[in-house]
Amino acid sequence: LGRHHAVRGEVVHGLQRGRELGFPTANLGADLEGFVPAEGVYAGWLVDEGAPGEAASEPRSSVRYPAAISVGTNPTFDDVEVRQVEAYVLDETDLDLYHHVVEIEFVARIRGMVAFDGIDPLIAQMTDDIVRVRGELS
Ligand code: FMN
Repeated sequence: LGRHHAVRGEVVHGLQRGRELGFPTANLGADLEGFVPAEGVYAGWLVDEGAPGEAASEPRSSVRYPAAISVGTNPTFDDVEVRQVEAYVLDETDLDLYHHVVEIEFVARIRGMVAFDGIDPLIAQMTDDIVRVRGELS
């Protein structure tokens, strides 16, 4: 189609578990623009468009970050009912994107969602996902 599929929305507070896992994610609010792709893990980009409501006349520079994206209900845990779109920005642990409008671009599908038996296998898999994401984006 000439460009990557994307969704756009506001970053909201998730369950804050990502930080514990070592991969903090920006969670998109449920009220987003665009079609959410099938559940799974993707390589892509997070484009930070800044806080909403900034005067349109002000020059607004968006920043583009490489990201590992997760779409699903995080089946390893049983506390999420709705499908989440979350993005871990590679190598960033202190990025504060709360309430920013971001576009999530999907470049390549890495795998399907898995319900892991505990957090250690999930962390091991995510570590491997990041390697594959880097490969897809380089
Ligand atoms: N959650 C799963 O239950 N199974 C998965 O296979 C899975 N893969 C993921 C892969 C990547 C690259 C990322 C960034 C997340 C993945 N997740 C998966 C989602 C994590 O469970 C979720 O990011 C974490 O629980 C933090 O959630 P929170 O932002 O609501 O705190």
